[in-house]
Amino acid sequence: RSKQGFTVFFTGFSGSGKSTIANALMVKLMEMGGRPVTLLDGDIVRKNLSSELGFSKEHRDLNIRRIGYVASEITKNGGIAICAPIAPYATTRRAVREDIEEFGAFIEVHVATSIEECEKRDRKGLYKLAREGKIKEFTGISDPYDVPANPEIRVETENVDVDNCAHQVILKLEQMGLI
Ligand code: GGZ
Repeated sequence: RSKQGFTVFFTGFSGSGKSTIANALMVKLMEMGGRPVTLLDGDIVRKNLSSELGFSKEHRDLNIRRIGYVASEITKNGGIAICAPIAPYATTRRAVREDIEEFGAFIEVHVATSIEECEKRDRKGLYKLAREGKIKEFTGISDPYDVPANPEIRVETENVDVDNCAHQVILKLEQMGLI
């Protein structure tokens, strides 16, 4: 009998490394074969599923609930969903966890790269715009981020490279008997 489906849910600041780690994880899981792997990355979801939404609490929550719904369907059907939004609100992450745990495992990965480091990198120039007030409600600068209290894993990209972070997630999945 094939194993149950599961969702790996990354959360962290813009520029923390969520997408890069999620992509590396996807490649590793695909190489192992077996179950289909679906990546629901922040910007791709925003473009295709949530294009009308902004960044108010209501809109962020709607965005995360949509991601959670798609991930729960994938999990229900025995697949692997990898999600990588900021998901700043603990209550919303909790709600998504509860939806998904009806069908399979939920692995929350806190990408704990500090706001100072994300702002210093500023790969897309968004932190500068946020500081100038040209982007409002920017997570970590002018909008809240609830630090996950009990994530299944915590990784960071200040001292650890992306491949190592993805490997830590793989080890956790093995430990949990999911792969
Ligand atoms: C946070 C913002 C904002 C504001 C635009 N706050 O580095 P990015 O560019 O590609 O990742 C960020 C992305 C966040 O979208 P999510 O869907 O992941 O957010 S949430 O989970 O809260 O719904 C950033 C960009 O969109 N971006 N404005 N105000 N990030």
